[in-house]
Amino acid sequence: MEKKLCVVGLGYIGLPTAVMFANSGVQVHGVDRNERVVQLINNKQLHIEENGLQERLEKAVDEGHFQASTTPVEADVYIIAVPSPINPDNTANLEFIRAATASIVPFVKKGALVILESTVPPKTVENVMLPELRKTDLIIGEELFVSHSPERVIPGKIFEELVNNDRIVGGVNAKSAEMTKELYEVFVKGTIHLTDATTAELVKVMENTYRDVNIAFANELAKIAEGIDVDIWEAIKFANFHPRVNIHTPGPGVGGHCIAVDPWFLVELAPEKADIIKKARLTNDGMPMYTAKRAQRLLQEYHIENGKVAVLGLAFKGNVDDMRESPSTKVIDSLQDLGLDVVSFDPHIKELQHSTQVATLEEAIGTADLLLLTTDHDQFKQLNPADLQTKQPRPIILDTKNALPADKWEQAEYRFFKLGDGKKEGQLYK
Ligand code: SAJ
Repeated sequence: MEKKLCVVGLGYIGLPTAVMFANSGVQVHGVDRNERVVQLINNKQLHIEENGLQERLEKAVDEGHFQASTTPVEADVYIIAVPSPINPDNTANLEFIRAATASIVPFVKKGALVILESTVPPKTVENVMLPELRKTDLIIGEELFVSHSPERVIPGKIFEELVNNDRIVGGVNAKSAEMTKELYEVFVKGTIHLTDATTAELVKVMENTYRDVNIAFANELAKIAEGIDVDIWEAIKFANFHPRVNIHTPGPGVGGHCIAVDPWFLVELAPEKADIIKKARLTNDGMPMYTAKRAQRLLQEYHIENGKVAVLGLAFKGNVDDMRESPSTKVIDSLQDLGLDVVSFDPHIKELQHSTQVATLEEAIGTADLLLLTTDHDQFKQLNPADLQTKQPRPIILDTKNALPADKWEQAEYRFFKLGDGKKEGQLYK
């Protein structure tokens, strides 16, 4: 393709997307305001972890299809993939979107296409981007084309999903949507569905909100199950054998920069209507303290005073290195609020980024009375409990993700519990 593409924001979405276009033969210029990130990328080094990204970046740079800098350049197409977080009061912070749009204005020329990939509250293209883009003096929809093409990929499987997932593309007019479709068709094998920008914005936020509400339902069921001596994981498995039931899984909370954030966009948009959505968000936000209290109760049941908890996993989910909005850090805060001593370990978070973090699993486990698994990394699933050196002769373990084989840990003399089980002291898993 002859077109030149400029991708603004080289994070978890922008970088893989830029590299994917470059690997498909498009000339790509990446922009990030962080100089260190730009330098690393130009040296073919990564600042984030994603399966397949390293070799794809090397190919993109070596073939001369991709380079990065801290400022935008003139291009035919711009993709904006910057964060859209929430403020402490749960309102949307669209300053990065506005600033990224403003940054390209001096470079945008007649006929260009500007695509927003970041997840945003409905009407952001209209109310935040278009006012900036009108400063180009180009007529929107005739001389300058604008669309929303929200990413839908899941960290850990980004490259697979970039290619195979369907895409929803919403244009400010039909031509903008068509032009966007034509661009992504370079590598997307899924169907690209066209609509208007506001519908695309709402659809993306709805998808993540659906998941949040479903997880909140699972968390509520887990609490109910604990009171009636039922293993919720088994109950959900059975319920999901029904052809029209798909209950998600409970856990210590919902993390990441999407599912824990996006539902608030709908609450802000319609506070008096978004009832279930808000309740679900609050239910999931309550899970770290619920988890910490369960750990505290277990220590009390075994008469362990001033117990120390080893939190296993700091990333917001298994097999990723991303700590953004991680439930684990909130579980740690809650444990500390309850007066418990905490160490933590994560094989994917290489640099020490948390005050409780230690560098090795041995260090974390060797000093703890209770092991609290918060992230289902493969490294934890594969542990052999018989090999671990522990402080207590029969340590307690609380698995919040149903990630570990209970029988194996019980055979190794662990007191094994799961979030959402109704298990009592001395009882073994069936
Ligand atoms: N979680 C549960 N129970 C579940 C599923 C997830 O407790 O049944 C927790 C995870 O442990 C994690 C959080 O929810 O803390 C979010 O993880 P996730 O794997 O559900 O989602 P993300 O944030 O990695 O990616 C989501 C995806 N959205 C949907 O599946 C609808 C992805 O497709 C989006 O592209 C991404 O958000 C995004 O960027 O918006």
